[in-house]
Amino acid sequence: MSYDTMNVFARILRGEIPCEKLYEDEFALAFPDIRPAAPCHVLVIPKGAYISIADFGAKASPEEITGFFRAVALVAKRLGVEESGYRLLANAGPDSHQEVPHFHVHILGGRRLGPLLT
Ligand code: DGP
Repeated sequence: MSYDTMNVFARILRGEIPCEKLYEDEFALAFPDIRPAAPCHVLVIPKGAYISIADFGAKASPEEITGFFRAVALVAKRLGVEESGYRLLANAGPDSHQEVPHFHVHILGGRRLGPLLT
């Protein structure tokens, strides 16, 4: 499967679709999920074109990987959920219902979450 350059997050990165930028650096962009599943529901996406965590892990440079996950932790801290706690979620492939084929991490928090998402 090749990367679909017309996926919605690629279009957000190109500025073709608006988003509320909560954080941006050379490695990552963070914005609220359009369908929030928790009081705090933010997506963090890498700047590079990666379909999934497998693609990201296989193709991204160590600098990109480190920079991305540093950004995820920093965003969570800035959202104010570090103390109360939060969940990171990354869907990969059809069984997970990954909707957007650009690797992304959901930050979910702001309420007591259930033990597992189903
Ligand atoms: P996933 O199932 O992990 O691929 O989740 C994709 C998420 O992306 C889903 O929760 C809804 C969100 N989403 C889809 N389109 C847009 C959009 O145009 N803007 C924003 N902010 N979020 C979107």
